[in-house]
Amino acid sequence: MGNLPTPVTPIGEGILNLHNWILLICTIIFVGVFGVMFYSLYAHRKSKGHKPSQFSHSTFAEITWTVIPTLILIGMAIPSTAMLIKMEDTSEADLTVKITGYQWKWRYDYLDSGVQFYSNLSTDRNEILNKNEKGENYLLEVDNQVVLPVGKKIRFLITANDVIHSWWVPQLAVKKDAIPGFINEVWTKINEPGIYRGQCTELCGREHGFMPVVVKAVSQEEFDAWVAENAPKEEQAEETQSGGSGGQTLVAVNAISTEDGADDPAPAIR
Ligand SMILES: [Cu+2]
Repeated sequence: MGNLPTPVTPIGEGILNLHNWILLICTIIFVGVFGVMFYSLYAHRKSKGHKPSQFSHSTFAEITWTVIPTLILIGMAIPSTAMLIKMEDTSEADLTVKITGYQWKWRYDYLDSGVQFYSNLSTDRNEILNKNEKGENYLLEVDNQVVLPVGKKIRFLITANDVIHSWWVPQLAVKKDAIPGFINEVWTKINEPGIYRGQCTELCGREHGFMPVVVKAVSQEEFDAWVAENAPKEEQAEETQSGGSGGQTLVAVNAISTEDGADDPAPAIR
């Protein structure tokens, strides 16, 4: 509807539906209230000889204008709360991806398979400096995309390593602050394969506008092949276990109950 992005997750569709219904209710109330008001102002104007009534209290009016809005609010609160509860339910996820915000890039750790990488802006500097024509996905393209399988419940653990960032992909209806020392949880289940783009949405410094998110949703088979290609090999995995540079990330996540969980190695890629 309108220029809102088309949602590609059940939660996204639910939110859009809810938005449309509540907007409709608000519009009806707006037109109703202002319609009556302007009609009254015009039709009962003083120049036609109308006299204002002088009553100062009406129990009937008081009850009516309390009960009706209360019912409308309850009617809106029930589906909204149900949706919020659904959004918060990260249980029984098929896979977990830890997302860490950095000034100014994202890091992704696939906790089930050990795949890990940084994702940097890949837009040509000359486009930013207006020396070249700007491309189609200007400032919304990265070197390493977040590859995710469709039809699976994916849990994100979101944190940051320096300042507050926020991970946002409009079509997935996922928008969650990445806060140093905290792990925020959110989930998604993508209906259809495709490329979905988003941005950091918490002002985080000079290059806040230069740390986009690009999600590539693929079939389970393609995802498995991608994992097989990018997962650390046997020896590397062992090294990771014994505390290699990548290992700290996993250890930090395993120990979130006692540590601040934002214990990542310093960003090496830029
Ligand atoms: Cu940021």
